[in-house]
Amino acid sequence: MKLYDSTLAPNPRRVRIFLAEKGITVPTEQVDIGKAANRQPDYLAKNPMGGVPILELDDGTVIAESVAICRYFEETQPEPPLFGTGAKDRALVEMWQRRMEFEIALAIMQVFRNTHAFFKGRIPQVPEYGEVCRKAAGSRLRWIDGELAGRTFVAGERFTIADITLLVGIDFGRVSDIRITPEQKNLQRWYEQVSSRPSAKA
Ligand SMILES: N[C@@H](CCC(=O)N[C@@H](CS)C(=O)NCC(=O)O)C(=O)O
Repeated sequence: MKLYDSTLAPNPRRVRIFLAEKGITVPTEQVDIGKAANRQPDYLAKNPMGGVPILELDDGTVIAESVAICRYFEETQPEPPLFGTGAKDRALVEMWQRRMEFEIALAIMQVFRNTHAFFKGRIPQVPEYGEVCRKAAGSRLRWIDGELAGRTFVAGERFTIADITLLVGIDFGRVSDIRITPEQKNLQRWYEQVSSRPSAKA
């Protein structure tokens, strides 16, 4: 088994944090996305979408998509559960995971993709769209700040993959000057709590 990783990028960090929470170690290979190694034929043969991370199993199966990789490890090592337990809890964790990914982390990543020099010449950039996403990210951080007034973690009283996705999204926002604002006290409290977990160093 091998995890194709990049310490420069947010999605691979989601998997590293997930593995750290589970106490799982996996052989890894760094993919130099700065030099577009993930866009070369040998990598594209494994993942035609070109994204990192990917997990290659011993039988040659390649699993792409951070959440799919995390689900694989949730199944192979259920403890501690990071996708919830029981029908209702699992559905709620899925709901919050998807919201953190599609409503917040993706908005933050789109600001980077559409406005940062890293992607200049790599992908068609639309800076105006990046600014629309910046506004959306700001308003969604206000929204999640309100949600966190009533509970410890994003999906309830237990740390889950939804917290990992939000943490990684917020940390990545710094590159684009997207930050928790001083009045977002619930979000700040949550951020300090999840950032102090040993897994957050991954
Ligand atoms: N939906 C995929 C996204 C994968 C992705 O876009 N990864 C980024 C790093 S966070 C990447 O490979 N960027 C370099 C590139 O697109 O060339 C996932 O969740 O793993």
